[in-house]
Formats: sequence, C-alpha cells, structure tokens
Amino acid sequence: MYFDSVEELIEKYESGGVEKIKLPDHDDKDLYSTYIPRGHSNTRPNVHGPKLVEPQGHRYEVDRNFVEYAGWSFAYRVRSSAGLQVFDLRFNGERIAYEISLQEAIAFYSGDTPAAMQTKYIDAGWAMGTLSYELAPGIDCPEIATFVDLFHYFDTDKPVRYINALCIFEMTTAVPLRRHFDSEFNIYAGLDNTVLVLRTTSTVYNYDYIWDFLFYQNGVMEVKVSATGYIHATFFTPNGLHYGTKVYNYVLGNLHTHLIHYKVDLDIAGRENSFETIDLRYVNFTNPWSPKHFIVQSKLHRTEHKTERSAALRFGKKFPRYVHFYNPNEKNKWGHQKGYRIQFNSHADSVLPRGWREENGISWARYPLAVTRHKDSEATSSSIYTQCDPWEPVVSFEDYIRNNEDIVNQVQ
Ligand SMILES: [Cu+2]
Repeated sequence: MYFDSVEELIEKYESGGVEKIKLPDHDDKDLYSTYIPRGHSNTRPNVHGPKLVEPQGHRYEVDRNFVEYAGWSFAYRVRSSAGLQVFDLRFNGERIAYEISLQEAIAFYSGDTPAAMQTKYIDAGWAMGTLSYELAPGIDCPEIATFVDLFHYFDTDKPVRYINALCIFEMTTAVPLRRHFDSEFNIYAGLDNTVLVLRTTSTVYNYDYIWDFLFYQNGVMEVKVSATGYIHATFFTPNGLHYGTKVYNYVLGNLHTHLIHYKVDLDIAGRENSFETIDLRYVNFTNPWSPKHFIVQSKLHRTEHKTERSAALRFGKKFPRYVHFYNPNEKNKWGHQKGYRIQFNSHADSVLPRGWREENGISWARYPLAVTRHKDSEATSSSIYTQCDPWEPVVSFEDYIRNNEDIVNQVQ
C-alpha cells in the first residue's frame, strides 16, 4: 500500500484504512542472527578441530609485497577501490600474467518493498579495497598464516595502516595431486597437494567477501570468492515470497545476485597471444577395420576468435567446453602451442536486460568472459564512480569491445 503524502498515511492509519501489525517483543534468549551455535551437535564443542601445522616452518618467502612459492613468484597489492591485485606472475621463471586483479563486485536485489526494489550495490564505489579489518588467526586464516598490514590513502589526509588485513598461508587440499596403486605390480605412488593462498576480505555494509588467490604446485592459479556476513533483508510481506524466503518473524531474505569481475592480463610465452575456444562435436564414420559398421565419437573442434566482438562470450549462449589462450609462435617440445586454459567454474548469469538503466554501468556483466586487446587507456573495467552514476558510467567496459579490434597476437 502506497500513499501520496505523510498526511494521507496518518489519516488512513487512524481511520483504520491501514493494516496494523504488532511485532512480537524481542526475546533476549532468541539466538537469531547471533554467533552462538544452536541445535544439537554430535561434535564435542570443547575440543579443537583439525589444524594446519608447518613442522619445519614456512616453505614460501614473503619479501614485503613479493612472494615466492614452489614454481611461483608474484608481487601483490590491494587497491583502495577494487582490492586485491597480483603483478608479474611467473611460473618457473616464465611470465604467465602481467596482472590478475579484482575489478568490481556487485549485488543487485529484488523484492516486494521499495528498499529491495532499488538496492543495487556496485562495490568499488564503496572503496571495497579499504573495507578490510584485522583478520583473526584460526578463523579468518589459519594460525600459521603470515599476516600483513596494508595501507590506504583514501578519504583521509594521511595514509592509514590496516593491521593484519591480508594473510598468506600454505595449506593442504586433503586430496592427492596424483596417486596410483598398480594392482598388477603392487606398486603405489602418490604426491600430496598443497597450495599457497593470498587472502583479503571486504566488509561492504552487511556482507563480507573473502577474496582468495590460490597458487597450486602444478602451475594452476585460481581466483575464488566466498560471501558471508549478514543477508540484506527486508520487511516480510506475503508477496515477498516471489522474491525470496522468510527467514524470521516479518523478515524476508531477498533474492539477489552477486557478480564479481576479474581482469586477467595473460602473457603466455611472450606478449603476443591469441584466443580460441574448443568444443566437442560428434563424428560418425565407417569403421576402418570393419566397413559394415560405424564409429561414433567426439572430436575436438577449435574456433579461433580473431576480434573483440567474437571473443566476448555472452550470458545466455552456451559457454564453450574449453577456453584457451596461447602463443601461436611458441611451441612446447611436443609441437603444441604454449597456452593456458581458463577453467570457468562460475554459475553466474546476467542480472538485468542489456541496456536497462543501471545495467549500463556494469556492461562487463554481460559476459562470462570477454577478451579485449590490451590498452593502457583501458586499465580497469569499472571505477569508483559507477555506483553514483551507473546510467552513464565514467568507465564502460562495453566501450573496450565496441570498436571490435583485432585480438590476434596483439601487443598494444
Ligand atoms: Cu548475498
């Protein structure tokens, strides 16, 4: 029910034209939204759970913002606007990426009441890089982690120290990197799998993002986000059930979508890289040793994407089976082009129709993956100004694609 004026609301409230609800008094014993565990536990609460140990100390080196671990080396920093970045990422001394960094995080809401209908967080504008507080050993990061202070010079007249706002640690994955038991010869071999984690957090109003960059011993690098904190909830109305779930007396947990954008500036075996997608297609042919029969099987089908438009993979279209960056002129010892695969594990999807008002501010969110030609003038896909003017954003990712430039082996 909506009113044209405060007077109209008062008048209808007093004349009984408005449905009145008496909220229950708060019960101090109510554990709702507290950090106190509730319910029956089959685990003894006074006994510690498993812990990471490093019996012989750290196996990685941290020299200020430079890190070395297994085959890896990189430099990191945390931008005040968007947060975590790594630069000059190398594996076995060879450059893999010039930059891998967070660009933007959004949360767009739906609901039955005005606040939810209008809530669209675009978090670089809240300086999510600065929204990091002290990490708790044993909870936010393992006790054995290296904790690092960060500095931000943002919205103040001097730089501010953020104590223990970033952590670095090595952990086990509890799954072998490789193993095999050969029952014919009774031989077992296995390799344990450990990974280096670079972690920061951002507490943007109600929710907390945990940002992880992971470095595996086999040359795999992974980016990962975990979301926690509190949900952004609204007053419950029956129609709200189309937009969420009732989570408490008169509280609706609202439908919303988080999308995160990362920049990955790969340099595989040099800066001249190309991009292809690989799908599997069935083939059907006469069995070569038995001509009356047919063989049906999958075959690799490669598509080279030569322009920015072709390389902007859209939501709504099937994501290719494999996504491959390679240097066409640099081969490995088996004659294959040196390359890196991007494994897209996200279940993200678009949040608004293309071009619909605020959607113009997040045009990067049209694409699960878009490959653009590198330009110094196209350093970021969003900016701190997008939250306040998403309708005509200062930085528009779509502009990077619109000119549809050639992306084959392009350096600049
Ligand atoms: Cu959420």
